[in-house]
Amino acid sequence: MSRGVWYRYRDLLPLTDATPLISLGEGDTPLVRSRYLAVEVGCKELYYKLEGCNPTGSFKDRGMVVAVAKALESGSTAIICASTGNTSASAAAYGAHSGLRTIVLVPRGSVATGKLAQAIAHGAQVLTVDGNFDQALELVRALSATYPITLVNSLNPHRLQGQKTAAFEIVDDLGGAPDYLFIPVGNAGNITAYWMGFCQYHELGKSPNRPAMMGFQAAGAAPLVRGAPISEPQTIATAIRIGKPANWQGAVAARDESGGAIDAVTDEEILAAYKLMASREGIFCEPASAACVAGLLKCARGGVDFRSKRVVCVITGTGLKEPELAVRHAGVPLQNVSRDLGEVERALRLAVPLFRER
Ligand code: AN7
Repeated sequence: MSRGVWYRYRDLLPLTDATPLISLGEGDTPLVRSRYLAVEVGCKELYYKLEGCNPTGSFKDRGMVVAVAKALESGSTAIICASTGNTSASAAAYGAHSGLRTIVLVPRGSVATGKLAQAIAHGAQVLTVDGNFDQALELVRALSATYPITLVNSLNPHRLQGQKTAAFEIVDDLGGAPDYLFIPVGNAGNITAYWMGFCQYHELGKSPNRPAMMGFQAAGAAPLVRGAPISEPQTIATAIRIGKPANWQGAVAARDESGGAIDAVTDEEILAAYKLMASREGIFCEPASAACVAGLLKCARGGVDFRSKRVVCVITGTGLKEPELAVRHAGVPLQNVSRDLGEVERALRLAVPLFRER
């Protein structure tokens, strides 16, 4: 039976005897070694933490399971969130699993179809808002302050508690923290949670070191890089199309305390990394996740020497939520053929064999 994030790290999570240990099998995700980009970047060891392998296809499940369990423990009967898509998919799944009324507000027109489909399939009440994520978040904050509905955005501290377990897993897998952690940044909950996890493990003596935290935002939605909120964020990576991150302070602290950086990558760089990950590494991630890979490539181009370094990129979500994007950017049209073997051979440009085996 799957026991999820509770099992390995129960002593480090906000558990009481009354916390229901619900699980959809979140956590315990693969740490996969790079075969292609490690060589390109000239990096001693490069790994991908595949958070798209979580039950709803993103890292959000690690935090959602804790937030929903605590909501149940407190007697709550409803949860609410604003979302660029993955949080709503996760909230809807755990809400359905727990018999909670689930309400999600998403920015109209900029959420991947697969994420919306998940929220709808799990029976959440979905409202598309004429506005962006930041405005939707304002609305759900107001609603949760007025009505007995638990807010499950990363403003809910239990979310970060659950998400920090990914840092524990990385340290447990590698026997220490990497030199660098590359991570995409939107609302900045995840970078805050990872830093919390690495620090906690370090203090407990479970990790000799802590990584430099390397956060990456999309250039059109990079308030942390600019140092001020952005009212009209724009990027192809809709998951991180956020102009006023709720965990701003946490991200800045992670960057400064770790000696890391928060930088921006363009949509072109994000798409290039998205394609490289799929075509060269065999990892189909979403554009937001590719932002941190684009960041690694940018650092390498900029002269950062990774030759003796161990690097982890957090691949936050699966590309399967937005298949039309992959098809649109594939560059190779689908080729239709009849059932004629010769035509198939010609279509594949196979060399004509001299002898055919019988
Ligand atoms: C794939 O679902 O904000 O910096 O509402 O879906 O912790 O916000 C998603 C964010 C990175 C950024 N990668 O993480 C939402 C939402 C993926 C994401 C991020 C998100 P945070």
